[in-house]
Amino acid sequence: MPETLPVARRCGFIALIGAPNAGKSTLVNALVGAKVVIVTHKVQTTRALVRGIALEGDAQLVLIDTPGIFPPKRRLDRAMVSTAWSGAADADMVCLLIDARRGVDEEIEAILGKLKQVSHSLVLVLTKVDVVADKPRLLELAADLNVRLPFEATFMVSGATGSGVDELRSWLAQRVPAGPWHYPEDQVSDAPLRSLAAEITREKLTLRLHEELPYQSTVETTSWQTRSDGSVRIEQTVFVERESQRKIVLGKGGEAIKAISMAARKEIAEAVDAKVHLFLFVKVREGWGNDPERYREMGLEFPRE
Ligand SMILES: Nc1nc2c(ncn2[C@@H]2O[C@H](COP(=O)(O)OP(=O)(O)OP(=O)(O)O)[C@@H](O)[C@H]2O)c(=O)[nH]1
Ligand SMILES: [Mg+2]
Repeated sequence: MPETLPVARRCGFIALIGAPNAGKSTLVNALVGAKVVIVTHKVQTTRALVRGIALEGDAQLVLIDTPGIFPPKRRLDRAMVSTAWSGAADADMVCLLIDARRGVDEEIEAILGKLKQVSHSLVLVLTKVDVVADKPRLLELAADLNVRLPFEATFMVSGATGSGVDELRSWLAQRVPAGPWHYPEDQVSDAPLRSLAAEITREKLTLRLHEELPYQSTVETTSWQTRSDGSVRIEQTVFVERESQRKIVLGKGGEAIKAISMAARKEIAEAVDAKVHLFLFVKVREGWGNDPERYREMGLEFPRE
């Protein structure tokens, strides 16, 4: 008899999909128990797939955060939406997140219609329940959606307060298939630190300039050096489309970029657990949204059309 029996480990890939702003990234962070993906109040914050990793007993849950699904217009939109669907197709289970305040509208109808064609283990997650006072409406919404699609279970959660999150995590842990873990047990995300750092800066940029500077900017980490004193020197480039946008990012007397840089540096330092020197450069790159190189940096397929 062997002295120790092999541990019955389980591991599975679970995609979180839904309309933009449904609360996918917030829920990934809540399930993981650490901030692994960025969150803003703006739609289309997430652009590429990021995997957050949670442990629950013998189970490793690989939670795939995806961009919101909506009718795409621009090339970048198309790349984001198609990557979201590919994230769903590759997963063992798919959680469909619906903002409980919003309910089902045309955009959600379209997602439901397409989900019907993807054969999958489906879970319904109504989000932001902390801001829904009308509880009977939640039950009605859940019942209505369960008539349309064969969900294996329905959860009502708040990524903000944590309500319902533990229940969802334990349920998922029981459902993922038996098998070895895909990642080391202390790993919480598959994103390299340099892309997490770029995302953090993009989050701060969006939070600060959301009104003046919608959408057409991207951030890349261009240099990362660990110094002999253990501190990290990071250079990043913010790409914008026009000179007028560059001025907005810089702000009067460099005020905006300074504030963005300070907020980003603080959070990046926490993420890398070291002192960070952050240098931000703002470049005008007209049509970066049509430049394959930018998509490669974002981890997105470049749509040819
Ligand atoms: N009150 C409340 N707000 C929430 C909750 N979850 C997310 N939010 C807020 O909703 C907004 C969008 O959250 P995200 O997690 O970025 O949503 P997302 O689905 O990842 O959005 P995209 O990446 O743009 O598709 C943010 O302002 C969040 O703070 C929740 O449970 N309760
Ligand atoms: Mg997101």
